[in-house]
Amino acid sequence: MSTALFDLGGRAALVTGSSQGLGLVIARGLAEAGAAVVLNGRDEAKLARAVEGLRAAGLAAHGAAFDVTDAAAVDRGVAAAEREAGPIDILVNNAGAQRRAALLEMDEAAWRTVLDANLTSAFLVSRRAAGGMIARQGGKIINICSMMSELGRATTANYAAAKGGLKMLTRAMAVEWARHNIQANGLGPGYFLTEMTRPLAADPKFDAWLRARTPAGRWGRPEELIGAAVFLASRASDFVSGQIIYVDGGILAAL
Ligand code: GCO
Repeated sequence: MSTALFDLGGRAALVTGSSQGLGLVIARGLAEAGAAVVLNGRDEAKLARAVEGLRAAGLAAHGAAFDVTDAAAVDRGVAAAEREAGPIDILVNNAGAQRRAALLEMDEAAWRTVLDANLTSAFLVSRRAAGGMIARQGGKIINICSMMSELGRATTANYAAAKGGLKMLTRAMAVEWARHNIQANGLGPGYFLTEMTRPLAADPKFDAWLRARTPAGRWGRPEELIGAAVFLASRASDFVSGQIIYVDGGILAAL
């Protein structure tokens, strides 16, 4: 078996929400596998710093600052990304937000913000990027799902609804776009130390619970997502579609 199956040379990848956190780690991994990556975020200064960091490591990186929840901004943003890096072959819908609250105390803004950031964004960006993929009869879409694509946890009803919806949107994309040789799959992280989970990790009770709930007994290391991301972005997964690969230390296998 040749490692060429996992070579992303000559491909362009857009990763939404990638000026920090898991998105930036995944983008770096795709770039190290040969892709030209386009980072995305709303904060232009933070985005520029992230692009510079990848370029300093000798990687092909560009930036496209746009709001993934605004259809007009997405249209302009994907056009800008394609001007920078060429047609988008690989789209990673990673952008998201978390607004934890008990369901009865959750305000409408917290609901709508989380659904827009995690789910509607994937619809808007995929619909825009799919046009070029269909024209070229090929593409890879990777939707960043979650443990909450399968399980609920108190105070994350909005996030679970969004990530559960993202799992099913992934399958819908897989079904509708397979005839255009587009494979759409999900990548579901367990618990990794990021800005989003920092408040949880800082809580000794949650940290102890998470370590006991995870068969591997620890938090994930962000770079542990790269292998599955490169697989789903590469020719190695050309007959894989509608699947969600969970990188979770065994959480979903355990009662
Ligand atoms: C939470 C966390 C989780 C993680 C991740 C797990 O509040 O439980 O934010 O949602 O971020 O999505 O897969």
